[in-house]
Amino acid sequence: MKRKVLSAILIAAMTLSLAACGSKEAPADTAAPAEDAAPAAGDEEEPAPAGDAGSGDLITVGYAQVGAESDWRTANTESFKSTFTEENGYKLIFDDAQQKQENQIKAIRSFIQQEVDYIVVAPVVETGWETVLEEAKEAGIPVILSDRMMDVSDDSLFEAWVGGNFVKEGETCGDWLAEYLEAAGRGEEEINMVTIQGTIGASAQVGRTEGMANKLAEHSNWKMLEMQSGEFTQAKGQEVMESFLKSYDDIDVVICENDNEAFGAIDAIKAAGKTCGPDGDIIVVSFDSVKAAFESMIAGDLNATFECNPLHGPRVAEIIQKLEAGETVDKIQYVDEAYFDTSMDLEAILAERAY
Ligand code: GYE
Repeated sequence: MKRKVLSAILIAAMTLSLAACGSKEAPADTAAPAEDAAPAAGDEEEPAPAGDAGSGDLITVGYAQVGAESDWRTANTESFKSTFTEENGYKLIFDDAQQKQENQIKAIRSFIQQEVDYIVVAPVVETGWETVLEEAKEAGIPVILSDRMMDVSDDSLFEAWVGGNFVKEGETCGDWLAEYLEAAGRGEEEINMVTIQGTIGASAQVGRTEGMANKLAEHSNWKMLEMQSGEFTQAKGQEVMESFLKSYDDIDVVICENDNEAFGAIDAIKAAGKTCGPDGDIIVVSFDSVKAAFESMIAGDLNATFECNPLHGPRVAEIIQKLEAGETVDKIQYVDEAYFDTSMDLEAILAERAY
């Protein structure tokens, strides 16, 4: 691909389009609180056209996606597909790795072979990426990480990362639980917990488990009975909860590392003849805050959900536009996130949700 020539044309095109559009949106790390930021990032902001779609000079972006394991993931895929359109000046090559790192590595190699302009990766797990990123670097193709992080010794192997602060999400969950139990007069009670973890080794799992562990250390009356992976899916979440319920008859709290696992866990709790939610036997909390989680809270099944914003398409497009213009980009860009529980006006919030 004639990258140099293309870049020159694009810089010229972008200068014009940026001048016409005025200043761009704030970077992700300065975004407004999540309730406002989510629709603004995904729905209302029109990314400036990057390439000259009319003449066929599109920026080719290969996106190595994790899979289709959750509602969050579906929203994330949709965000990329609706952002990286020909109309906006891009050609998107989308690959679904079905939650397997080996498939993502194959996809990245195929993007290199196809001489794409940018490679975007939402890595399934954090480790094991050095070799393939070296290959991308040798081919001169910039790599942008989105959603989950990679653990690499040389951070020049990627240009930037944008995603949620998973440790903070876990800590927010622990703080919420402490306040909730206190308000229920259970602050000093022995509390038995189980965790349905995400895909082991994925940053969303690593961070949320770590954040919650930090809070466990602050409460000597909290006991983590067991942690097992539900692989971020509803089916596996249900299976893991069934086995927890067989092993322990005194579970007070279930922490699900995503909403879909919670939907499975709730089915398992009900099938075992127990109840959950604010008026039930077992407190259920989860992460992501997808629309179905609001429905579950409104139905009285789920207690709280800690937000993780999936609408990274426009954020990655902004990074690409800056790189095309020769500007520097912030290496690490956290998105602001909120939480939601049954004390809130959930119907009103749900009506405004973008995912
Ligand atoms: O929580 C989960 C998805 O990496 C933040 O991946 C993402 C997680 C999200 O499968 O639903």
